[in-house]
Amino acid sequence: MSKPVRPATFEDWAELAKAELGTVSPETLDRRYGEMEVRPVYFAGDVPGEAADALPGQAPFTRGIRATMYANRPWTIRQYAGFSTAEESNAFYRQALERGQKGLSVAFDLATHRGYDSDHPRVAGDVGKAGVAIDSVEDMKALFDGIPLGNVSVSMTMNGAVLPVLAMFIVAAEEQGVPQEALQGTIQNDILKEFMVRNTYIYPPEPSMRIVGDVMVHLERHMPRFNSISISGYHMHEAGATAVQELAYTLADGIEYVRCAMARGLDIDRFAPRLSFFFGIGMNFFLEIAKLRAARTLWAEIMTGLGAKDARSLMLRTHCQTSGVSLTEQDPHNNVVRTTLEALAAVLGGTQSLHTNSFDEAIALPTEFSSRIARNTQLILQHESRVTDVVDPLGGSYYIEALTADLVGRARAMIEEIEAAGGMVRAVQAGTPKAAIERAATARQAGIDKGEEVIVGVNRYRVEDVENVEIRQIDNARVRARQVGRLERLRTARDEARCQSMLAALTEYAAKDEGNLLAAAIEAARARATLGEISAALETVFGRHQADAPLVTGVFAERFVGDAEFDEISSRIAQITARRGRPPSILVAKMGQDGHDRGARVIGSAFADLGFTVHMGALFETAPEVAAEAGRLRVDAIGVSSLAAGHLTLLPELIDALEAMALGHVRVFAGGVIPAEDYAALREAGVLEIFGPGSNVLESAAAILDHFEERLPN
Ligand code: 2CP
Repeated sequence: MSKPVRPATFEDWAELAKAELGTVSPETLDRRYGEMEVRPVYFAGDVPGEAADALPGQAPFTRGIRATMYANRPWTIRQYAGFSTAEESNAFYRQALERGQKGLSVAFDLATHRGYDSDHPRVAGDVGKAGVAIDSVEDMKALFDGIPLGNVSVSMTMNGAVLPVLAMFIVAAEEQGVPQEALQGTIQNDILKEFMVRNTYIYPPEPSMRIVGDVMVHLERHMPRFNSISISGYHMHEAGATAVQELAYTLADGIEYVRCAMARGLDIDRFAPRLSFFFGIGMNFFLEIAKLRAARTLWAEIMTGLGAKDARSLMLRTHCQTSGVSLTEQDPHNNVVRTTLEALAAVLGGTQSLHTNSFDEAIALPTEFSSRIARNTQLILQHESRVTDVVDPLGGSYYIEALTADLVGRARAMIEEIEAAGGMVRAVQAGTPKAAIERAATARQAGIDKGEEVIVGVNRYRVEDVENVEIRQIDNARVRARQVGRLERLRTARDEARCQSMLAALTEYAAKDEGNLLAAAIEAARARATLGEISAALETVFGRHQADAPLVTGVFAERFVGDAEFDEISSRIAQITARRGRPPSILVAKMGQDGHDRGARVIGSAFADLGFTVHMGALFETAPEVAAEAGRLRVDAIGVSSLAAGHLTLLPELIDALEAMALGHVRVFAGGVIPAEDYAALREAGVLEIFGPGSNVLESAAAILDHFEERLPN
């Protein structure tokens, strides 16, 4: 066949494809990505007209926010890190900066996130574990000791406890001789997604939005080089959102923050250039590249609609992080490859700043070695791969342009729907985005369990006896003891009357809805009020938020209709039910301040579909509270999900509490990020089965049922 003189079309291709495929139709090669369908090939006709004249550095910035992009300055290598004490994290940061990292990004421990000092009884298992423990200005000073805060930009992932953390950072810098005007960096300050997926909120949505607004106002007035918010899709991505959902919910959150700042009387073109974004980058290579291009395109459109005039207000500047969920516990060195591909997608998508995960993160906290490889992944991309030489090198690719346009269209429609229903604050309160993300996550898990989505080393090409990798262990009791001692010294040394009067002022501002809460928190931090005290001064007025979201049901079962393994487990459950007169029941519990509940909720949903009676425990409970709940609900078993390294403290505590309450018959299972070397200790404590990341839901259910059947009367 001679080459057609007109541009090739899909129909031309379909003819050739049919000849290759024989009786199989070319449509069988179509693929579904969430709401989207992609074909196996794209043509010039699929590229929207506007792509031809798009310029990088010009609105709507589809091709990148700068004309020169990485050809002039590469993205910022900004690795998120923090663990144990401020001193240990400080040493880690200094070494990272010496070895090529460009900006800092602080991970706080969960106690800090939730507004508790390290000596609070609710946080015994959390101090210093998934981040650094910060209780006071003294800790913050130690964290940045020897790091010039006027030159190094610092990102702080903080939302619930944003007021005390930002206040302490400002005071620590001030005492280092750096005025707040000179500080550069980013505060996450994105509370809406906390209610949807991340769960490190403290107060209910309304006062939380007031805090977001106060931070934006203070930063606009006093910290012109600081990004006042990092509007985050990352956690939605990690919770299982589709690309369209991640885009739509994140940008719709952005609209709310813009409205919130405008309602405070801020001029859009003064604060908008300091809004920033944060996206997750997973393994669907081209989709992730297109997602960043689509995000920029849509944001420029949205901001124009909201009245922005300055081109800088229309620019979506973003940080990206490779996907933690895509990492596997099995055969963990494969994760280096995954992270490299994801990092490349973020770069080809035009990110401003990037975190690459360490290969051991599905197992434990990164070690020095794994952190070095993660950082070097970016250094190799910047210095060896030549991907920085050309701006938007995939611009004009038929597929990338078509995918970008498709994402723009779908996310725009979803945003319009949210806006028509009253905006994102209302949607979050109604729980609709959370439920939609959970449906997507559960469907994806079903696809993995069925083997439709292949994960190398997990559901295909498994290798047994891979040698264990070295892991970082935190001596949590030692960190806590140290923090408790420091808190005692701080409280003895400070001017108590001054401190208490600053805390009282904070409570009054909160109650009367006046003043700026960040300004008041800075005064309290100067007077050496602790993070827990500042948070409590506000909690007195605002209260603490308790989430209560129903589980999605039916999604898992729908994907397994006619599946023999699913049916066999369902029938085993039916038999147990018939013999005992009630179904096996399980309380799915999270303990401590670990709010990562995606896995727990997917398991809960799937187990309910299989026929278990499932109770989802409240988040943030102590071990005795979980035991008491198990007693009240009269469950047969507790499934504990642990993702924040508190398992060695909290699981034995739970089993002791059950014994003490005469509930020793309740079986305890565990799942989540638990290093294999901790399995023996947990088994010894009485945990019957441990399910690591990547566990197959049906296999896990079967293993749990074995334990039920063992104890059934004949
Ligand atoms: C950049 N610049 C340039 C060019 N590129 N100048 C000339 N030519 C270029 N090609 C300038 C910029 O204008 C800016 O100066 C400076 O260089 C720094 O560049 P940037 O692009 O603003 O990069 P950045 O300082 O690294 O800021 C990136 C972001 C920021 C995205 C805007 O918000 C950020 O760093 N975010 C990080 C968020 C983060 O780390 N989050 C951690 C999440 P000016 O500033 O003077 O304009 S932790 C996640 C975990 C999972 C969690 O949340 O739980």
